[in-house]
Amino acid sequence: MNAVRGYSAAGRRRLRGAAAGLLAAATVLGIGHLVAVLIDPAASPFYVLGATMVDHTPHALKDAAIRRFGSHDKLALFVSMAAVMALGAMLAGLLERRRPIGSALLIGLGVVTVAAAMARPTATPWFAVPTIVGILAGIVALRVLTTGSPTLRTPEPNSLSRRRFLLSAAAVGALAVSAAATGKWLGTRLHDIVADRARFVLPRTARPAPAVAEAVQPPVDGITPFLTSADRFYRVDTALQVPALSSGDWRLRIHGMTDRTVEFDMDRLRTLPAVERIVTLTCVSNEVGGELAGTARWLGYPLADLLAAAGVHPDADMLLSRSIDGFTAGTPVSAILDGRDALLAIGMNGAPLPIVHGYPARLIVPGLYGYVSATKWVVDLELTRFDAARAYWTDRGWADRAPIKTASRIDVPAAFATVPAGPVTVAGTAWAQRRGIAGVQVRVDDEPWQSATLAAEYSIDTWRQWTWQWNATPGNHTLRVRAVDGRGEPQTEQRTPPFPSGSTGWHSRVVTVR
Ligand SMILES: Nc1nc2c(c(=O)[nH]1)N[C@H]1C(S)=C(S)[C@@H](COP(=O)(O)O)O[C@H]1N2
Ligand SMILES: [Mo]
Repeated sequence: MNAVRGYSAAGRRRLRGAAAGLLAAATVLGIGHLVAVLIDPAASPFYVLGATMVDHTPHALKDAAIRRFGSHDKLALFVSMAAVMALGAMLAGLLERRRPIGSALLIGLGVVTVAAAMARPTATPWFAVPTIVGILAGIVALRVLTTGSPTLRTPEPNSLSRRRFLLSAAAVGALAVSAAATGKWLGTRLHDIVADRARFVLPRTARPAPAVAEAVQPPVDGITPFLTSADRFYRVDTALQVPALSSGDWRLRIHGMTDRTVEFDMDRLRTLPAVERIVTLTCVSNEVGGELAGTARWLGYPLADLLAAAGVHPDADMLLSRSIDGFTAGTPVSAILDGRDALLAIGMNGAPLPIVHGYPARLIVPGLYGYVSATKWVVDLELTRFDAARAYWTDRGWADRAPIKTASRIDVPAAFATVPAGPVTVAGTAWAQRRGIAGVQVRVDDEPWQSATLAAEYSIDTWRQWTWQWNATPGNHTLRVRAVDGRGEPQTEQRTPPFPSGSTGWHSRVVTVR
């Protein structure tokens, strides 16, 4: 109390100005969000600005962000965005006191946000509305809080008493918060995907995945489990908000270089025979020894069957798949029609796809990195050509053809572990989807390479676990692993980073033997 009273009159005015700016910004976002929920949650001003920033982050920076923050990279982005906005808002409030400069800044922000909204991949002209309404409400809030009146007339000095300012501030704050909260509540009511997924019944399949033999899984503590549970499955997506697409609203349009345009909804899909396949999915951003790979049981429909319904022109060489959130991937048509298990998947490990893994439908194409094949929340398949179209990541410099490179990883002993001298089990996994793993070798320091024991192969499209018995001698040792693929091609030693077509090099681990 006294601290506030202790401010000079000018200091108090500055404090008020900054508070007015913050409240005006909260009004823009709160009202904007509420209006957006009624139109399309993707048109919410805060979301529009964040999503635009994500899409325009240089790939090197984004790569570093994914490495550093994992799935928290978006939270970090949100926090820094909110900080910048708060500073800008306080400045707008301070500048508004004599002339409507703050209002002008808000209009500028509105113009930028509307432009960004119109550029969103799913934008309609309606996308401008939440921002426009939000900015107008924000200007009224700013005027009321700085001059006591929403009009643009110049205020009398001291026209706004302390009591009136506090009352107006409380009213504006309550309005902004309740608008945002109502928007959030309404959003979950209108887009209740959790309930939709809980009701979703998977079709039966006459073609289940071949049984998983026990021999694919060496009984070693800490080794990669052959099947990855959905909650431990790595996750990569560019969407700031996980898309909310109900199974009833979902449609898949197949068009472009086809004999006809066809559209599937869930009911039409269910008239086709479903198949189940176990496939190891891998991200191009995986570093040597990294964890961006997982194996799941996918239930779905052969993409070749769906494309046959549309009739693919012989000179179409790219399937450009598009997600409801605008993400795109360009997959070679040959990879879909060459007999491999390329699927439109609707189930993962016996349950509907988890929402974060693409509910209600996504693509899975064995042998290709996810960014060129595994579109989640997929709604559109366009037959086109590599010389005519580019996709989300290829537009940002990543390779347009991206077969998965041979990789191997040591799981145990853990990094920098200390183990007792004598017999030690070294174990891990290796993958080379479409080619399979024919051998794995392990080397201790500069000693000769030794052959590891391979676990049973499930298929050439899944990873293959391995073990090696080491007679460990005291000291610090470096363990290295390399694999040979099913064509006899050894994994290259040469270290390359993930950009632009996947990392290469041998994984190594340093362990201490006592
Ligand atoms: N809609 C959408 N689909 C997407 C992506 C994305 O960002 N958006 N990322 C792709 C990438 S880079 C990978 S590696 C896989 C990851 O799938 P997962 O998150 O289910 O593991 O999804 C692919 N499908
Ligand atoms: Mo990826």
